[in-house]
Formats: sequence, structure tokens, C-alpha cells
Amino acid sequence: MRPARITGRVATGHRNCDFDALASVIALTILYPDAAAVIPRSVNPNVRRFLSMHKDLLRVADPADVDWPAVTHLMVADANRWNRLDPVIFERIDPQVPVSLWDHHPDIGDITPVDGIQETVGATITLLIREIQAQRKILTPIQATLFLAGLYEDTGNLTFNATTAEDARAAAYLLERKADLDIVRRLLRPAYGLRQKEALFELLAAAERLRIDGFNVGLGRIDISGHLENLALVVRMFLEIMNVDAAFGVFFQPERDHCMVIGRSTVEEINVGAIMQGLGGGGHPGAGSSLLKAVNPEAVTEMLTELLQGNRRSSVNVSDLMSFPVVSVSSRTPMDEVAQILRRQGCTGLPVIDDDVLCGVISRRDFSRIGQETQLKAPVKAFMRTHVHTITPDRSPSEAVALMVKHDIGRLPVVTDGAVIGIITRSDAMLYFYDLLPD
Ligand SMILES: [Mn+2]
Repeated sequence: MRPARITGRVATGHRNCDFDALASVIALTILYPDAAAVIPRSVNPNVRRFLSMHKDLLRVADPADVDWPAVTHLMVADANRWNRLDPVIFERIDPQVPVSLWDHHPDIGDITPVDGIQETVGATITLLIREIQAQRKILTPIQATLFLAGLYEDTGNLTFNATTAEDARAAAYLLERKADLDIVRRLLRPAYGLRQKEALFELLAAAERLRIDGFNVGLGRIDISGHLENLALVVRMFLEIMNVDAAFGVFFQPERDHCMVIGRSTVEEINVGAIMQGLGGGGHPGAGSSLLKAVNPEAVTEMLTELLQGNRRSSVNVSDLMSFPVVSVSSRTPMDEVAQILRRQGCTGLPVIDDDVLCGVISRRDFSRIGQETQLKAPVKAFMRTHVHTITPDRSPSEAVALMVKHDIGRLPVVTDGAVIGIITRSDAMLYFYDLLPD
């Protein structure tokens, strides 16, 4: 016998349902016990495994079990666009029905909610845990485990840049509620099979390496036949194996005339979500995707390259962080005088400039090569390093740091047209990364 059709209040999440979406929908049924949890027909493989194992413990329904015109309140979690939900919903639901929305995506979608919470945190489940704590609801260890899987999946175990302090507090709360880490790890184990391996090898063979604003970007396009799950994981591994800062996979399915674009980025300068929006998709700065229909994959790759090139973040560069005017010495300056200047300026090194030409760098470290007192009277020329690494003012702070780390130096003279116009130190760049710069 078919169960009675669901009416009234319904909670649902996005298609290709992940643990964050599933956890958030279950959390909504804890907050609103009269709501039915409705999971889209398309779920990701890890979630499908979880659902089949926990069938008897979780009450979830299929969109086909719902009498959509008789739904009086729709609660949406982890998506802010109608086209992210199961298509039957938008087709059949009464457009006047009030919608509540809980979502952590930074973009603005086309679902207009009457209430809920939309905030940019690491995972939607964090927003619902806030409510669960406020209402002092009790969680079972199974629920806590599922919620932690959602939280870890969306925040990369709290390491993605979108992770907030509240996400970490939510994780702590779930551990107190007896979330099982063994199970969480097993749930999140990547589903990497033979077909994913083939796709990865093809992608690597087709890979192009682009240089975008000082960052390395991997880009590959391959044809795939039939449905292939977990392409996001393939792109993630593509990024790691190519050892690039960001990676994009363009997957063309000829028989369906679909083109799936998936991107991953590990640097804030390359914002995947913004690039995917340019392709009609969406996502976060670190991860995003877009599904294009009836397009020429060649044109998609070209457009992606253009968007990447246009993504250049010109807001902050070395010229904004450097100090100037530059305190420098000439190559004839005696070492004891250099020591005094260093002490007075409170810095650890100075450029050596003769007639406006940079000829070396002297740092506190170089004083260790002084053997006898008399050498303090010797000119800096004898102790300075003449192989000097410099940077131009239009480079990004990350590039400056990368250069300094690579050559184990604490400062870079900023040079334009052969003249030193400033100096950037490792601490200037690091203060910027920690958002400690006065603006
Ligand atoms: Mn999410």
C-alpha cells in the first residue's frame, strides 16, 4: 500500500543532494516536527549509501510522495534557486505558498523567502544548529553524526576559506552530542572508482597550464559518455596532481549535448564562484560548477579562459603594501654606520643604491660574516649580497610572499623602470593576509 500523500509543511534541499543539504533538511524536521523531509531524486553517491543504510532510522520521502498543490509551507535548505530543487516542485507547487530559506551561499538567488536565515557561513547546517541550540532541541548521536558529516564536507574539515568561527563551534557542539568521527570519516570517503580514474587520466593528458596573474591554473576538457558521478573529486585530484593554484574541468557529454564545468581554487585571487556565475552557474570562492546545455565545448573553454583573465583582482597589489620612501645606503657606507641605520629604523635590512641603481642588499644576517672589529669600518660593498630579488609594484601580495619564501629573504625592493620605488617586507605581506592592515 502506498503511504498517504504528504501535504502541509515540507522541507527540502538541492538536487545532487550532499550531506549538508540532507543534514539541513533533517534539522528542519527537528525544528518543525510537523514538516516532512523530502529529498530530491538525485543525490550524490555517498548520501545514497547513507540513506540506504539508515532507511529505518530517518524518515525521508521522495518528491513523488508529495501532493505538491496541497503543500502549504515550503522550507528550503542549502539552495537559493528554484532550478537547484527537484524540478517537480517548481512545476507543481502553488506559487503563493510561503517559502522559508536557510542557506549559506553568498550569491542572491531567485527564491524570495518570508523567513529563515541567509548568511555566508561554511555550511548551512551551522545556521540550523544555531536554531537547534536556541530552542534547546535534543539531538540523537545519529543526527549529530550526519550533521557533522555535512559540516565537514562543506568546510573541508573546517579548512576551506569560507569556514567561520561559528562553524567550528557547531562542530564542537556536535562532538558533545556524540557525533561519531569513525562514521563521519567513512561517510565522507571519496567515491573514486575506475571511471573516475579514467576521466582523471584523460583530463591530465588534455591539460593545459595557464598563468593567470601570477597563479598557475590547470584547465582540461574531455568528452564523457553517460552519467559520471563525482566529477568534482576528479577535478580536486587534477588540481593536486598538477600542483596548481586552481583547476577547471570541462566535461562534454555529446549524447546529451551537456557541458559540465567544475572548478576548484585554493587561492582567494581566483574566485571560482564568480567565474561560474559568468557561465550561468554558481558556487563559492573555492568551489563551483555550471551546467551548460546545447553549447560548443570549444566555446565554453574559450569563455572560461576569458573569464579567468578578467578575474584579475587589481584591488590590492604590492604598491599598496610597500613602504616608501626607501631608506638606503650607498655601497661605500661603512658597516658600523649601516648597523646604526638599521637600529634607528628598526628594520632588518636595507637596499644598497648607487646613483639610483640598485646594486645589492645588506641585512642584519650579513653581520655574522664580520670576523674582526676592524671590519666594521669596511664598506658595505664587501658584505652585501649582490644577487638581488626584486618585484614590480603591480604584483599581488601572494606573489611577493611566494618569492620571499622561495629565496628565504625578508624583503623585496619594489622596482619599476630600473628604479627602486619602495620596499615590501614579509611582515607587510603577512599582515595583509591576516587582515591586520590599517585601511
Ligand atoms: Mn552546503
